Amino acid sequence: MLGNKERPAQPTRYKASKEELLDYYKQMLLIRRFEERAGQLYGLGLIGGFCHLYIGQEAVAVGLQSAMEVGKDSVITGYRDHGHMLAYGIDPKVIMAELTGREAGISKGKGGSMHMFSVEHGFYGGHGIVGAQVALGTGLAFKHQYSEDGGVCLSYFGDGAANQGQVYESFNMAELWNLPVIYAIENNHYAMGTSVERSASEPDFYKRGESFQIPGIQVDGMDVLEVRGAAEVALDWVRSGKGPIILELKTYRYRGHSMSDPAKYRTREEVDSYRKQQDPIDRANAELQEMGVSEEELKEIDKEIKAIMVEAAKFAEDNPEPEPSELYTDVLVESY
Ligand SMILES: Cc1ncc(C[n+]2csc(CCOP(=O)(O)OP(=O)(O)O)c2C)c(N)n1
Ligand SMILES: [Mg+2]
Repeated sequence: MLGNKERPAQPTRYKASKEELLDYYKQMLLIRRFEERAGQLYGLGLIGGFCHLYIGQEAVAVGLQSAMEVGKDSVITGYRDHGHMLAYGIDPKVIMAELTGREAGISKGKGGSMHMFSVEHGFYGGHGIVGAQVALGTGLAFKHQYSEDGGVCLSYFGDGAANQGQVYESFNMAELWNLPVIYAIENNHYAMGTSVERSASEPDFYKRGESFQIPGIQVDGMDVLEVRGAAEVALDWVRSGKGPIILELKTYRYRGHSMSDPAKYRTREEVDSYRKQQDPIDRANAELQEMGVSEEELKEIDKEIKAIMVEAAKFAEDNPEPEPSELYTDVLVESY
């Protein structure tokens, strides 16, 4: 238990202006339409290897990253990474080109869906090893502290990853060294086909830092303004030198674990109950209409975003594959 340690303030739902909410709405819709397009390109055989879609979880990346400073802070995540890159303002064209293994891709077409990087944006991947980003993110936080650059690392991981040993070694060091890191646990209720009920002895993931004195907050990850409100509290805590904090974002993925998963381990009713009653984009859409944004304006935004996706897909398809000589670049053959 946290004992006498100070606790973070209870977050409140972020009071966004119409312009801010409109911006979050556009970003969430951009992620949704990007992922739908990626799903189509996968179906056409244009994307090789694994492809994990973020559909349903958009409010998490947008709510958290809209509160961060690109270039100063850092972000690291697992293989379900397209949404986090888009939420950090990275061009959909170079992400789509990466998915399709093209020369103009953000990792020169050599990383694919799971291994994308942009040091320029402070985006450190894209990691296929479940839980690896927790230890690496803790290292990024150490870098922020050591170089006194004022940055914070946001390290995302899933409910499945939260059962990994290296997560707890990282928690221990982060609290001991007071590192500026937000551990964002995206609890989408499943790790591949295994539900939280079947795998987690403590299913309230926000409590997982208690034996390390790390406070945690549980958040409705299907509501972008709830997420943004929690981001404010977490950033305030970490930036003021109080060390790490855990956010558990309760969310849901609508599609299978990856494109090759028929998702037979859950019922259609369960998926529909999230899709129809809690969808983060529908919720923001309804709220914007209450704020006076017309349905026509919202439809127009969707049209514009769909056009961006058509352009991104065309850019990717028209771009060549990398030269075979690229196989010999970006390979570590000597010590640093
Ligand atoms: C160390 C390791 N063990 C197992 C796997 C296989 N694997 C890939 S994704 C995954 C499930 C992870 O689920 P979760 O952390 O909940 O993330 P989500 O896919 O739901 O975003 C597993 C077991 C892996 N990639 N790495
Ligand atoms: Mg999961």
